[in-house]
Amino acid sequence: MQKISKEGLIDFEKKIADLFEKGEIPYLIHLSGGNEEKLIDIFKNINEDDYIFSTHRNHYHYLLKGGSKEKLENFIMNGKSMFVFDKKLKFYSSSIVAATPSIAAGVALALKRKGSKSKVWCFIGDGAEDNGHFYEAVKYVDGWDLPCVFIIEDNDRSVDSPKKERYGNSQFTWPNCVIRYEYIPTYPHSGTGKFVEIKKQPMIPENKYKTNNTDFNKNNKSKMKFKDAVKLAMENLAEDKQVIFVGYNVLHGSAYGTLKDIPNNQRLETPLAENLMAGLAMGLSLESYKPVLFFERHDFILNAIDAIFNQIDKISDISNGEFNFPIIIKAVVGSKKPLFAGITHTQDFSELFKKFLFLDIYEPKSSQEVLDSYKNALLKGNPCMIIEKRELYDQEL
Ligand SMILES: Cc1ncc(C[n+]2csc(CCOP(=O)(O)OP(=O)(O)O)c2C)c(N)n1
Repeated sequence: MQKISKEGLIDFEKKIADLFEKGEIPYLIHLSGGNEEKLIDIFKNINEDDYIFSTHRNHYHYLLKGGSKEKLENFIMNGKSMFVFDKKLKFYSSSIVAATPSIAAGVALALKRKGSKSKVWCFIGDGAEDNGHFYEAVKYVDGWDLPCVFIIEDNDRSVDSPKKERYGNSQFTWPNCVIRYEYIPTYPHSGTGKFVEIKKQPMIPENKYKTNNTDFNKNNKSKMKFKDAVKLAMENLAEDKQVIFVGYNVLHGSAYGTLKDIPNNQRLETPLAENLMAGLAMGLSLESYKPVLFFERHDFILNAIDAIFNQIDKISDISNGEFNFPIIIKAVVGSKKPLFAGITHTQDFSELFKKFLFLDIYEPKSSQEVLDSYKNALLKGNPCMIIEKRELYDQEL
């Protein structure tokens, strides 16, 4: 791995700070500074083959992983300071606070299953430590002894607020997979704001929202119970041994019985933590698994909305195609009969998803469409969502 010194790191950030203050960078940027020595020490333990998950403040991590200054500067000048991705260097970042720990856990799970020697290093700030999504991932990594280390870069600030003003006197402690170092930042959160005018116009990408409701027709060859078609579609998928069903109730409840004949090693029963589930699926997919992420009711997807909207759906665009999560999201809309489980167990968010997601959305209405949807989804190998209506399950269609 290319080595960069403390001075090299500081000089790089100084150059960017100067350009920013002169109004040459019309984008939000976050500069590091103050944490060079601790980071250099940590990176002595990091190997080329290891993954790095970084944050909005990723410049130092990227340079220390061996990323080139020119490439990084190019990212920054083009509005990607917070969005540095490099597949070759196994480098992933996120501008969404606490979005990466669950993905890191997923990659670590894949590495362990494969018997790989590589490790995952996931950097977060003390602000992200406040977030429940971090807890889910830490508990999982700790419980399954996964090759993943979380590093809290504690500058006692979330934007401008210190820990005490956020969580009082909490002395909460983490297990051994979490390490922490403290540093005093040398730059304010988003620069000094001293610049007089912005000299360049930012490039704002076009909003690419599209309606992508794939409609299969009409040659409804195989009439059978909708539920039997779903079960058959799952078995067809599982013939591909890279396919893995991820979620809770995939093993015991077997997704309303539709997975009951799938081998256990292709069913990953997860904690009851939807964002973590989605992160695990993302991480697994980065290591060539083909996850089917199961949500037994639409209502519960809301707990994973960050993972789906900001990561699975957008990351291919944000990372210029460096990363893609070819995940099939299997999402069931709860039925109101014969038992009504209440409003928060029977909501149908299909229209919302169609409006805001880029990924393909399938809404099969017959058995044939179920079979076609899943077959097509696996062949295409892109992220997609297949919405099953539970009220159709017992109908012959
Ligand atoms: C989910 C989410 N909420 C809020 C923000 C806005 N935001 C960006 S950085 C930041 C502070 C994060 O603090 P910390 O994790 O300690 O990182 P630091 O900037 O101190 O390195 C906030 C609130 C965000 N990007 N994502």
